[in-house]
Amino acid sequence: MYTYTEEQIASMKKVEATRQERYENLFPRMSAEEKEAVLKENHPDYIESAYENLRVGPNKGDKVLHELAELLQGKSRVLDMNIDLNNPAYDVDVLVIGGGGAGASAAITAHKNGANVMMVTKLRIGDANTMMAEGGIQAADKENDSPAIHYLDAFGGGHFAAKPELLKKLVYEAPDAIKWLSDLGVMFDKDENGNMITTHGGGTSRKRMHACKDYSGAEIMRTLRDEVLNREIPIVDFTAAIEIVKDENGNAAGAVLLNMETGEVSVAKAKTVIIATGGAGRLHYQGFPTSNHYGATADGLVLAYRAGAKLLYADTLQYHPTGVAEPTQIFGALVTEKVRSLGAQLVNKEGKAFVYSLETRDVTASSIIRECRVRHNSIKTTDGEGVWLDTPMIELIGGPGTIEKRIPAMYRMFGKYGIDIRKEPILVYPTLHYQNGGIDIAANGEAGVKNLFVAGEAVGGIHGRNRLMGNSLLDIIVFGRNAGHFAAERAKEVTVGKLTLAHVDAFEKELEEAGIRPQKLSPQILPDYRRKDM
Ligand code: MEZ
Repeated sequence: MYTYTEEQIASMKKVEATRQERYENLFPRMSAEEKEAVLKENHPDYIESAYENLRVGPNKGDKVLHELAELLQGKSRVLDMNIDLNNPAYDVDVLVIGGGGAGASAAITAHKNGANVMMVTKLRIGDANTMMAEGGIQAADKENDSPAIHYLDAFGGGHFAAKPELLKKLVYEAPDAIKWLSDLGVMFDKDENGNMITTHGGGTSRKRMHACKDYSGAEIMRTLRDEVLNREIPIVDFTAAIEIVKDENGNAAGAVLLNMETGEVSVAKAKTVIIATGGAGRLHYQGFPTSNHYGATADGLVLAYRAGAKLLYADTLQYHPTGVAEPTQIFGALVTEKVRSLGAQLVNKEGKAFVYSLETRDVTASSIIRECRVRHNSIKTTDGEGVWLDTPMIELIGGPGTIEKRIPAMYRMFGKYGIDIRKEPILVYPTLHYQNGGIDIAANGEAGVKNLFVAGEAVGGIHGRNRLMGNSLLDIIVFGRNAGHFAAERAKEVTVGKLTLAHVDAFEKELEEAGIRPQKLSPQILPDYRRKDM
């Protein structure tokens, strides 16, 4: 049970006192100039001291966060190993690395295309950020909407930086992605006439968020996992890919695998490889808590980088505006944007709204940081500070029962600590949520290295420099299927040459020449929560 402090109780009373007035007079949207200013002055992406320039590899000279630089320029785990590349334990057409929504979509599609496909995952299938996504998936499939309008929303929200060919694919294939998921068995929310219920997300000009209450990702992952299992696609679990293997022609041709339970190392040979390893929240960039799954440690970026693939926008991260700030047991966990879609407002310690609730995520997060750090209008919490998210407004707008019906997971998550979100507002602060950047791909999903494909959060450039809510669950499906299709097609024409890890030795030489003596092994595989003072 959580017991509020006296300061928190006093502030909560102010929130209650201003609720009706705030309900009647919504906080106005920001102008473009105001958005620009709040971002530059408050968004963590603008903190120069958090960054350094890479000294080796395809992005030499580009800035990335220190935590990522340490891994990209880290020590390969295979250097001290005796690896027999001539006797691979597995020999497949398509090797999928990663067990989340993108990996599963890729595997299903490659399998449907007739490929002999295998999934390898360092945890279990479904242990991924897909499972953690709550609020929904975007698709312009209603009469007042179109993929072109979806494109404009996402392009603007991403600061006009998205790669047009990728974003176009995302929005135009979105309606079919929803149909595909529905046909596989995803139970989307529907009204009494069987029509999909859709809502707004931050930065959307149409209601196009399809949801399964507030466990949309879990429902999508449940369905994809069932389909992988039904198809009897082999899954090698608790096994991390620790290096991409190439062939003598420089093409991707498999991976070195590390069994996490036994420590045994093996080789998977493949005609094509799909990296679908997800995000990086567990690196806790700039000390932020995270909404991400335990395995989100940027492994795919490291594997691809050492294999010679370029990264795009690796310097930009998404801090979801509403992570849990209190109670401490769930610090950093996701409070879905759907809570604001349904009407909850962001309110400071004086009970005043300070930002339009559905600005794009980077703007909203920056406004919360400003309210706390610059304007000193925050409420003290066990782990730092936060602002109120006035959840009782949802029932004021939607009527009694809306919270239990539309966001039951939120209701239960706080209920465990004695907090009734129908009656009391909750304390929130931005949490590290999404890697906007990642591996640069072409429209067929291929990274700069031949026969190496990438899908899901490990990709950079689909969303530009900020992503809208619900476009990630969408991209794992669209680009997962895309990579699965093209990897399976390519596999039909590939003959793999002699396997080699010469690129790893060459990268090591580059590090040496740059005077870098890496201490840290990479990929990281799991987060490190050991106490640093011991
Ligand atoms: O797209 C997301 O990140 C998402 C759906 C998150 C959420 O707030 O629920």
